[in-house]
Amino acid sequence: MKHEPISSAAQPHIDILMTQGYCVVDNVIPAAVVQGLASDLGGCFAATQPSQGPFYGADTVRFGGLLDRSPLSALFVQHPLIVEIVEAILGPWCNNIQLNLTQAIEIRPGAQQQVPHRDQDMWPVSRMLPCDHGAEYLVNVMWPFTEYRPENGSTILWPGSHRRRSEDLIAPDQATSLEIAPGSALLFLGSTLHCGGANRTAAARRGMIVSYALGWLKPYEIQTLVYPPEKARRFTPDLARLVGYQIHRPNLGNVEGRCPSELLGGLQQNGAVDALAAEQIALIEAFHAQRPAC
Ligand SMILES: O=C(O)CCC(=O)C(=O)O
Ligand SMILES: [Fe+2]
Repeated sequence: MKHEPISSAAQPHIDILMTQGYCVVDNVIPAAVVQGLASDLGGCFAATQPSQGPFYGADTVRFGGLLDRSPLSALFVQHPLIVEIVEAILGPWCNNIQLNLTQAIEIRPGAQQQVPHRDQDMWPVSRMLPCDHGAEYLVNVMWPFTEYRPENGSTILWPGSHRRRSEDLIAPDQATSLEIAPGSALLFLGSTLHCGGANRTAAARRGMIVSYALGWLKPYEIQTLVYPPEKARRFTPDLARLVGYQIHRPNLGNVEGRCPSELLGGLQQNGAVDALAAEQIALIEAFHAQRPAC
């Protein structure tokens, strides 16, 4: 992946994120835009049945596909500073990042604390490698729609837990839970132990998680099914690439051997076309250089 010089706006957030496993980027989008998105999604919150199962938790409501549910969501998903921070962290481990999910979450009054977890554990490889192997797989961005406070279910985080990957659980007194206002964003690593908090107030906590993953992983929410070509055609080319209309070099995620972005254009040609990274091209050249041409 291309490594642009990191901007002075992004670097301090990257440093904090990598040191404590999370960071808050304050006032990064106007609160009125957050309000607009929350109001676009109001009908979906009302129409969606409460979640089932011991992970999602009763008394929560969740739904995805937010790029299709409000045009404002792209402003969050493609926020330049946030994407720069995410690319700095995931870039060393992939050719390109991808959108892993968009999910609106309501934690209703009376909801219990979610089970603490690391989001990257959905990919078994992260647990098969030694705990200190260093790769990051995912970065989460939590965008509050309502004020987040410890008493209304603000996300609970274990500072430094990204360096304690062998510990499935860490004592609750080592956790923190923050006050975050709409317009600010909470970023945390896929390796950071965290969970949704209990809501001990009379009002719902609402927000949205946008997460980004290494481009070669299976995304949590299958983006290209959620946004099939007839929907993705309305996206900008950058957004279409982010949701998966892009080959991950070398040749991963193709359609008929070609880049899936061709499904969004008018004319589709046939015949497989390599999409290789510099590393494979160098290996192929070295191979040919070592043997006589025939
Ligand atoms: O709602 C939250 O604060 C966190 C939710 C979460 O971590 C999850 O569902 O994976
Ligand atoms: Fe989570």
